[in-house]
Amino acid sequence: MSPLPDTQHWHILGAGAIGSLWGCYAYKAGLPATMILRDQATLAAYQTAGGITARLQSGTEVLPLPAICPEQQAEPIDHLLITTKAHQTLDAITALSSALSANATLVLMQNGLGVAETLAKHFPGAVILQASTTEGAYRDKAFSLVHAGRGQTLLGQSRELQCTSDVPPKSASELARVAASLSYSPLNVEPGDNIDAVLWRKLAINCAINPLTVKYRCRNGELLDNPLAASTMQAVIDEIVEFSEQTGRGDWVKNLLQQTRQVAADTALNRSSMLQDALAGRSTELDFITGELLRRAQEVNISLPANQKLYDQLQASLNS
Ligand code: KPL
Repeated sequence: MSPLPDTQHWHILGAGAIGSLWGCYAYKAGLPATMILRDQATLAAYQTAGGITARLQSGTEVLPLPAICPEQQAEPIDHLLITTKAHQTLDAITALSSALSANATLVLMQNGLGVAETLAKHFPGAVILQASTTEGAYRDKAFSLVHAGRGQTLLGQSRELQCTSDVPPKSASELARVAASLSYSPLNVEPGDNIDAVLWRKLAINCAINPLTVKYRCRNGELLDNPLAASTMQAVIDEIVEFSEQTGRGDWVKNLLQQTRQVAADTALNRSSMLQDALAGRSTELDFITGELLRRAQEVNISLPANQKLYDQLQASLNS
């Protein structure tokens, strides 16, 4: 039997596509959710726009979701959905830290790995959960969202992180309640029993697509038609599979090459999030994708030369 959804007031940190998507459907469902915008100037621009213009499956409408900026937060935040880019998370959440309850529930829904461990150190009483979504959404301009395709969203508590934490783990029914409280129709968040596997696989796919799209300045699907890109993709994946097998994660990366190629084909016309950041001159998630993979391999004395080379090439080109 699925649990009765508890109504929780979620604050959403990160008004990019995914944060806006969750905010818009919460608003449409009449459920309490508040967007946290970067600063007063962003909030003023948002108020001038009248809210988020949302192209949803039901049509286009302007949705005036409640929004604040960190300086305005008076009430304690008990439930925070974090959809910022990985490399922006610590600064964004630090700006809020005086408003965060000591035992707040934090749900990270973003690309990359490594942020959960950092948050666990900075907020030792917080319950840290992680989610992975394949909902297709993008922003076509500021405060304007397109929900482009339906996907699946899984939420869970990392066992790897739990081993180093003093916070008692959530029971399966508590996790199901959190998932239900974030399931704003038609978004459906399911509790996943092995979120580490889901996030690892997602990291592997991002390692094999995102940096290559920056190297070749191409859309995801073009990687499949470029023999040099395709052979680097294969080398990157072979190393990740071997590393995974050597560290007990072999089952998490079954058919990884095939699945990566499928993701590149399914998102053929997309510019990866890393390419979009690189083209716009913004900092990228490289350190939380390939960088985090390399860090984890280094901890157990495994070298990943193809991933290292790609990382070094990108570091050099992004910083030049
Ligand atoms: O997650 C993605 C991203 O761009 O970050 C992929 C799966 C590569 C889709 O573009």
